[in-house]
Amino acid sequence: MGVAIAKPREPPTIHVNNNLDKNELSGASSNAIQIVPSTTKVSVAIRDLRMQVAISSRIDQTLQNEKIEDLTRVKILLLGGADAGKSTILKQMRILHMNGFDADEMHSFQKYLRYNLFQIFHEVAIGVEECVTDIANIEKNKIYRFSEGISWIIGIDEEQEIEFLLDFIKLDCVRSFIELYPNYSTLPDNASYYIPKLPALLSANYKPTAEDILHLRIPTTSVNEINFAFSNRTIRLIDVGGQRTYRKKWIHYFDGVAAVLFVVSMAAYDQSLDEVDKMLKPVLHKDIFPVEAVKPKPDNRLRDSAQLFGDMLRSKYLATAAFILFLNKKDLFWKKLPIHPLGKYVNAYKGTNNDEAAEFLKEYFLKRKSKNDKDRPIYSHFTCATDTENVEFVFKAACEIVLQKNLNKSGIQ
Ligand SMILES: Nc1nc2c(ncn2[C@@H]2O[C@H](COP(=O)(O)OP(=O)(O)OP(=O)(O)O)[C@@H](O)[C@H]2O)c(=O)[nH]1
Ligand SMILES: [Mg+2]
Repeated sequence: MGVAIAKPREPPTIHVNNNLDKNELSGASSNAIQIVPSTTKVSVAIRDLRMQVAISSRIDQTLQNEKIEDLTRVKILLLGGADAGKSTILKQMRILHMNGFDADEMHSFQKYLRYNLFQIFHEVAIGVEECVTDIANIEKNKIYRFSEGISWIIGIDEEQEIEFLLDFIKLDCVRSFIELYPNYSTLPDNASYYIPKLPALLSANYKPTAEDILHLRIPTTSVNEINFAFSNRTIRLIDVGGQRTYRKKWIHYFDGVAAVLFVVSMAAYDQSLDEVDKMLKPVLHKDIFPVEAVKPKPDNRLRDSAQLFGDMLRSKYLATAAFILFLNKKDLFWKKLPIHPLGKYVNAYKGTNNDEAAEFLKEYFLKRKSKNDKDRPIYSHFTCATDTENVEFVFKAACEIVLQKNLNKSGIQ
């Protein structure tokens, strides 16, 4: 951990009279004085014992402060597969505890918003080609332009971007597709939020709301960390990238973890991993994943996530961490179930209603505990990460458990 040490002051520069005898100067008690012959300026490095003592005590104080801060700081890791909702929870903490986002961030969110819309329309265009049989000739080219990829948007200006987006949403085949297949499994999860708001989102001077920002999809490629005050403590919340390629970085954050918030997308039961993910070789870091986990990874997102959950539970580095399972995207899960029955994707499911389906998913994860771990408590919540009130409530409940566990560990009851 880096220690912030105040930079010692520059040694004072003094001017001496050129006529002074060199030996007179060198004898000057504890001050070492260098004479620069060609100038009248002499640089003096004072190796004052008092100064050394002051610096040393300042370092001690800094270390002491950090120690005290570490005792009150609680490290929480957000783990889980890609697209589960980890960064959305981090954003919620910024809204709830850190005054939200600054002007620069808001500006970049606007750009991401348009990019997200293009990503949604790319998937809509593919869906149209797969499902709509009678696309009018005049619309075919426009669909093809979006379905083949969206790299062509690089270099076009903002006005053109808006024009393309508004033009696309007016196509008859697009409108019928959205009406008939609002939950098409390859559509990004934020499609149902953004599509109905599209004209407003693209209008001049539109300022994204907190909710718009919470629905943005910006995959995490590095690590986000925030520190905020919570219940007389400082929470250090760390959010990592969930795609397979980024999981090998997780281990760097496993030291001293008080709790893992493992986030799962309940809506992922009918989704397969991204193409880009599928092409990557499974990450088989032996320190994170026990040797027996070296087996082909599943393509279904829910199965991948459950396997990952089991791997994390078995990680020796997280053996003392509290585990809290956030079964997230409950809103999308309820919407999807009637259209895509869970039993079609998970053979073992025989239930008949939403509650049974949710409980089944919870058990599906909890049974990943190994036999040695059977007494280890795992707390779970059904969550909707885009709902600020819901996150505030479950995060508080989760933290109460973690903080209590921490107090018990340190002997304070
Ligand atoms: N409707 C709905 N959307 C959600 C919910 N949670 C997250 N999302 C959306 O799901 C998408 C992915 O969320 P992220 O928070 O970026 O997911 P992540 O786990 O950080 O993903 P990686 O960074 O790739 O690991 C975003 O568009 C979010 O707005 C939820 O509970 N309900
Ligand atoms: Mg993320």
